[in-house]
Amino acid sequence: MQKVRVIDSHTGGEPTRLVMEGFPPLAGRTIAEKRDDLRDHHDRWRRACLLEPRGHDVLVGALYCEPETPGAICGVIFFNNSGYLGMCGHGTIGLVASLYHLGNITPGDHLVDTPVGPVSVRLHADGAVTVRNVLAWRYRRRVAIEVPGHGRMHGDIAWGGNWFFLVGDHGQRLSLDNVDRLTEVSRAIRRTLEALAITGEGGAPIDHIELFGDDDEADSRNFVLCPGMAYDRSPCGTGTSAKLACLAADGELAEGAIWTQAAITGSRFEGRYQREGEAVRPWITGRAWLTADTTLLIDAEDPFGWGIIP
Ligand code: PYC
Repeated sequence: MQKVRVIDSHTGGEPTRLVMEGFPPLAGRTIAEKRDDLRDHHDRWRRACLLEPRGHDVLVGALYCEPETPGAICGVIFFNNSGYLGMCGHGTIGLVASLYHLGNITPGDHLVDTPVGPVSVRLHADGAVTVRNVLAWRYRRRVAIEVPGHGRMHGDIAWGGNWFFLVGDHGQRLSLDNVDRLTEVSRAIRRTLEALAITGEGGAPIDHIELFGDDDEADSRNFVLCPGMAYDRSPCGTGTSAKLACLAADGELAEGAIWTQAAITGSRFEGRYQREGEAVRPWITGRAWLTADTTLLIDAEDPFGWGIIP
């Protein structure tokens, strides 16, 4: 019987499964190298923890690792039902809340290594967490696409720790009772980007689609389709960072001003940015709640022990 110690939490409705122990040791010095080793040689551990029957499509995994930066509290590798993420805002907030639950950290500032660079986190006395994210920037503005069955739309391409296509003129109602339609439209946008070979910088695939609309209690509401085709229940930390980069580039939000981003579920993050050269430094604040502190069991005899592979 293999055992994997996990702490589950949700951040604004989006779940994170933090793996503390049980995965094999990973080769590599940097977190990016360790992520590559996990992906290339031990991917069944991701599948066992994230896929059914133990996990589900919405779940994001976070593997706790030794840090690469002196003074960092840990490194973290994020993954989901379909593969690996660069950064994950809601997951970082979940990581911090979980480490506090375990008694590993106290309120204050801490450094965490991710595959795309170190991020600083502040655990506030009330349990909220602020993430000082990796740099974010807009790569292309108002890219026009013709989405089969859905018409002409325009989107910005921006990096916020993952690559996003941010669309305002999608013509859809951003409401929880419309998520099937929003998922269908976002999938069609993603297929269109792939067909037209529209990518992030350096040919990087754009694996997150973000639709925007109005919200009565926030500056904006979003719907984010994640790489594994589940939608983010939180406002998406990296997606909010990408949005801040676009707002900064358009002169629509002043440096230091608060942007309240609502998710399709109604949960909210607060964001702000500071200019750093051509890019922006995003800060994202949210709150995570613990849901389980448990051990996953993988029985060698279980035919679905390593997940139901789609
Ligand atoms: O919060 O950055 C985020 C995120 C990425 C995918 C799901 N959540």
